[in-house]
Amino acid sequence: MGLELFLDLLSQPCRTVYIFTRRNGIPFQLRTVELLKGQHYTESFGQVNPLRKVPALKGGDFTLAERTCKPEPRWMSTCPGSTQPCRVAAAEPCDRR
Ligand SMILES: N[C@@H](CCC(=O)N[C@@H](CS)C(=O)NCC(=O)O)C(=O)O
Repeated sequence: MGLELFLDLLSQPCRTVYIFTRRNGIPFQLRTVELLKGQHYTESFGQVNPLRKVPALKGGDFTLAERTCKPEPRWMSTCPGSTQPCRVAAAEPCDRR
């Protein structure tokens, strides 16, 4: 079970994650999500990040993406298939959803 990174290297935040992982020798599978082709709206990517933003990562059943809710940027983890609002998703562990 390896780490999968969902990135579009046209995106600056994605390039930051890509450079960080490469620079630190963290092994990962690159899963390119082409925003210009609307690939972030696919059902399969929605399972990774219901907010349909990149960057996102997946390791087994665990997924992680940056939530975009106010007031401050924070990371959110989600369970596969979760459609909960990000505020709830960020506050509750997977087994409560
Ligand atoms: N909140 C993230 C960026 C997340 C984000 O907005 N990603 C953009 C690409 S840079 C995205 O996925 N956009 C697709 C969309 O909004 O439809 C950050 O600032 O690092």
